[in-house]
Amino acid sequence: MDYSDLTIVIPTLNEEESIGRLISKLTGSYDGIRVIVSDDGSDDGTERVVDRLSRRNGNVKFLDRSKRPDKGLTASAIEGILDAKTKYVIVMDADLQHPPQTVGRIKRGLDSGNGVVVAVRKSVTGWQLYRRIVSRSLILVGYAVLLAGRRERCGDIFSGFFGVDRKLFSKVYGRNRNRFVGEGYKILFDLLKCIDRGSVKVSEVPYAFHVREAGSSKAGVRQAAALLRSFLS
Ligand SMILES: Nc1nc2c(ncn2[C@@H]2O[C@H](COP(=O)(O)OP(=O)(O)OP(=O)(O)O)[C@@H](O)[C@H]2O)c(=O)[nH]1
Ligand SMILES: [Mg+2]
Repeated sequence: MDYSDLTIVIPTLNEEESIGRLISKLTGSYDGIRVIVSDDGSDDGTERVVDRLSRRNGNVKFLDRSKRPDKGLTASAIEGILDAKTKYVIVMDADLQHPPQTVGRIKRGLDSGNGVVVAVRKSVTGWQLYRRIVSRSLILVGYAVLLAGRRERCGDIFSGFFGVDRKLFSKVYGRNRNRFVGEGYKILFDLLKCIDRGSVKVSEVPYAFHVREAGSSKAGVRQAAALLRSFLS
């Protein structure tokens, strides 16, 4: 199968331990696939690793956001998506919590006419009880926001792993720029809350989510505050 109509956008902040492995798996498994690493000024070896791989494969690009005033995961994902030239884009994390083998199934969902294909966490292993409780509660609030606004929804509204038709994303984002919270972690939620229920085909692909294998988590209080802003905007 040919994957030259697909770009993987990977937001990064200090992911030297996993980014190389992830890119090699993607380029080795999916012929012609493009990769954009959207980096917010990592001070480890992330840039060096990606540069080495992009010298070998012209489809791999390092997007240097170190001088941007609008830092953040969502802001980085948006810049990567808008920079892409392909028909489809998939956003995924660098830390291998999002299995590269799920990319093929997301692509098939996009090929069959879905505007958005969400990779849905079917089992989450390794999370402490408090993180499960916080996560479940926030999901309930988010779901209520989408339900009340008659917006599009899916089985994992906070997934950081999803595919989208690039032109659809550009159109929705272009009309709702200030409803996307750049500092936040929930770009999919920001997208769904801008889409009227039933106006776009959304499908799901299940996968098993594990704790990160290497590097350290960047999720924290700032991102929780950003999520509250997402609920309100
Ligand atoms: N460009 C950019 N990337 C970020 C930023 N914060 C996190 N990331 C990347 O976004 C992805 C998700 O971040 P994680 O720290 O893994 O967040 P998480 O998966 O919710 O937390 P863990 O389960 O503990 O890993 C990773 O690829 C990070 O490197 C940011 O401010 N800017
Ligand atoms: Mg992670």
